[in-house]
Amino acid sequence: MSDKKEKDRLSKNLERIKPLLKKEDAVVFPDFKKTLIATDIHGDYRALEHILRFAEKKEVDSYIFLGDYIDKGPDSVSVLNTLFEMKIKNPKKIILLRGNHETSNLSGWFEFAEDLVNDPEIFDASNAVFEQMPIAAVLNNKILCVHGCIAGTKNETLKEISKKNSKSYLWNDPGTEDGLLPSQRGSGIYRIGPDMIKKYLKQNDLQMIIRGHTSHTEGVKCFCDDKLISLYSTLPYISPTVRAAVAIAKEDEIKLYYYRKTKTGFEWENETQKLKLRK
Ligand SMILES: [Mn+2]
Repeated sequence: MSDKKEKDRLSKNLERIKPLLKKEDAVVFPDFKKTLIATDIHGDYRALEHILRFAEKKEVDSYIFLGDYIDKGPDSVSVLNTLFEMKIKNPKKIILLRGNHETSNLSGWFEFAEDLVNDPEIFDASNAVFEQMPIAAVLNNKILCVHGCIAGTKNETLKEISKKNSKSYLWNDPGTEDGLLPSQRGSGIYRIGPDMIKKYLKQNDLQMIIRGHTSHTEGVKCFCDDKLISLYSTLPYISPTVRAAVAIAKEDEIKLYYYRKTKTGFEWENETQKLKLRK
């Protein structure tokens, strides 16, 4: 739910952010020193605030969000406002990738559409902005960040990624069996096997893929000998065992941080996990 003030704020932010996103290609190539990577905020404004405070404490200088800002949680409009204002203030240091919820065929069905049911102009303007979001980011020429996965086409290269034809990158998942397998998510959506992911990384001179899109009880699931990291940064309910995760990338190291949702708020775990980039 969001009030009129938040919606007016969104309306203004949409106007200001559109030209910034339009200028960005489907694949952006940021060179960053210390980067927070988070994903699937899904309308959870409180979790976003918590993650941003954590990132500030860790002194990151840049942010990559892997899409799915809206739906599921109660505060899609406030989440968009916060992230859009960060981007407007510091466009080179904040990357907002597109997720499968930021598409007009999905965003019309869930909580975000419900929030804006009496504001069709703001809803349409949001979808027009979503269409301009980049699809992937190649961090420091090494890590491919994307919401879903690679497309799974033959001899696929980064150049194939376009804003107009992005469905595979927003919807696909990594798989544990080799090859291209159909997905329960729907027709034209695939699970990409470790053989294809390894080949893709080699062919495109990349070392790792970080993606979102799928929730895991552990917050993170590693595929393909730790060359593909599947992250999820929010939690649908309070649970002592389920956790969410964010990553901080610095030079050749990816550090994974986990938090749990408790009755009183959020708690970061002391345990972290380090992954090294390697060819
Ligand atoms: Mn998704």
